[in-house]
Amino acid sequence: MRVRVLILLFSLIGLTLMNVPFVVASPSYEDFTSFTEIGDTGDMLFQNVTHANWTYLDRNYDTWIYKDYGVDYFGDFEHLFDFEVTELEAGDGDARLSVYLHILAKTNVASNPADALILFVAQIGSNDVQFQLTFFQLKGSVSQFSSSGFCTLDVGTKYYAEIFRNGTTCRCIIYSDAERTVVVGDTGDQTGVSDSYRYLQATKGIDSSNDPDDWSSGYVTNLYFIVPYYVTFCFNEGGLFRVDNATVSNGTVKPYPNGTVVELASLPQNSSYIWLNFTWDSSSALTNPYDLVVTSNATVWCYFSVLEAASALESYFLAFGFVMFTVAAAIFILRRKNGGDEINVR
Ligand SMILES: [Ca+2]
Ligand SMILES: [Ca+2]
Repeated sequence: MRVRVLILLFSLIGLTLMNVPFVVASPSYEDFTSFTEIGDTGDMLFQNVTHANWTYLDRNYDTWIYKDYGVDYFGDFEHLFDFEVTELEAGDGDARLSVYLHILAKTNVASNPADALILFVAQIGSNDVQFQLTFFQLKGSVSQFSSSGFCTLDVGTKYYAEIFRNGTTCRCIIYSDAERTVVVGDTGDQTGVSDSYRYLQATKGIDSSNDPDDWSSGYVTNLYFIVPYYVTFCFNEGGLFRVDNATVSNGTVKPYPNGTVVELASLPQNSSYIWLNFTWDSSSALTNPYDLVVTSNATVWCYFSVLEAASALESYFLAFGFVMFTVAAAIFILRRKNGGDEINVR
């Protein structure tokens, strides 16, 4: 028994020293084994829970993985994922699309699907050690925007991507660090997006007969959806308030990623109000501005109250009365004291 315990103990110490993780994958990442492969007769694509790999993927090879999330699943969204192009053979001097990294689409088809938001790796001439990224959106088959070659990156280096959409605005940012603080590529805000998407395609071949000998290898990993929560902003008659420094109309609904801090502030002329935040429970605050941390769908009411104004007025009169009482008492005491002296003088 003691021997078994010792073996177990030494095994655990050994695994710890070898830095072997006991938890293999975070359940919050999208599971690439739940994606479906299309047309991978050359076995150039393979996945595990967190990684979608492509290896020696010829650029004319018509294969990809996809997942059907349901009609209009991707409206406003924020996606994080890491990726690396581990090897690249660009061949001749022309600059061609090499591999798709991330596609949101209404239809699950090869090449560029109509109605899609697309991020792809592009060759830079015959350069085999660097590549570029292009981010573009198709409405039907017409490009609404295209950030062609918005950044130049290195083969053999891991990068950290963020893609998000808010209303008609879309943006892709590439970072060089896992904390996503050092920006190495940024499309800036791109506008004109109006579709919601159903399919997510990743690690996808190009379906083109040009340069069939050009190939690449790499992976996409740690795909993470930041789920937006929807906050409804309401107020009663008699006042207006601001959300993140912009005046909102009654009933405004806005999506926010989990943990977003929203600043609520009453307009200066409406100083008597109360915030009520209805989720599963309720809370209120009277501070201005009021920071709301979004952690679920919520309705925030700003009540402008006549009673609140009366209470403020009552407080004022109470304070004024207290001061007057104190002054009167001080005068009375002084007069009593001075009065005694006066009597002695007389
Ligand atoms: Ca495969
Ligand atoms: Ca080429």
